[in-house]
Amino acid sequence: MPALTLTYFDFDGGRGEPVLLALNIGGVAFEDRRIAMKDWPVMRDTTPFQALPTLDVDGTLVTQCNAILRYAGKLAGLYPGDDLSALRCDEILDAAEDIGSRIGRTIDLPADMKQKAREDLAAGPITRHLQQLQMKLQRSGGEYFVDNRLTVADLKVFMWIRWLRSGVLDHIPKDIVDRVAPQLSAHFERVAAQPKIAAYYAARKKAG
Ligand SMILES: N[C@@H](CCC(=O)N[C@@H](CS)C(=O)NCC(=O)O)C(=O)O
Repeated sequence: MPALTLTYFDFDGGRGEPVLLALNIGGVAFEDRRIAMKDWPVMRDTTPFQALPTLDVDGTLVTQCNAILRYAGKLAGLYPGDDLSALRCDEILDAAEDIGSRIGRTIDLPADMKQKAREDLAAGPITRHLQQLQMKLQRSGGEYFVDNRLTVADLKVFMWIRWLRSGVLDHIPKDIVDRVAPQLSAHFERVAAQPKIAAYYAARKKAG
């Protein structure tokens, strides 16, 4: 097994989180390196694309959350071996990433622009994305996105749904998922109930 160091911020959620979950579920040994936001401005320029997560694999530093997640998924047994299933998994990873990127672009907007941008997103693209993801879930049997088992696609969607439901996003109603895509809320609960995921968050909570 390669020596792995995953570097990400010290908050829960975000693009590093599905990777952390995958490695934990798979029992893959890795160094979990967390960066405090106060240290980020100094660190930013030391990263290849001025962003996290990064993964060091035996001395090779790689970036891009979905690429890292696929790799972690392979190590953890959470990425399909079959080409078509892998394609379907990749589709979900990128579709879920689109939701996060759209919201991410509003974070630094001035207050009035942020409100308008987020209300527009909630009424349009986010609703549509959630409905389309729900349809994908239905078509794959309703429980998991690919192959009727947990894959990194489920972890990726789980992470963004957790964010949307958390209530931390001003001007995006925290019940939007329950209202427009209730099967994604059920999927969220299903994934959250996985023993290793529940244990991961319990340990994070205990650590404060
Ligand atoms: N395309 C990159 C985007 C990474 C990204 O935007 N990461 C955010 C955290 S989730 C970040 O590092 N933000 C800090 C900044 O932009 O200064 C990926 O897929 O990993």
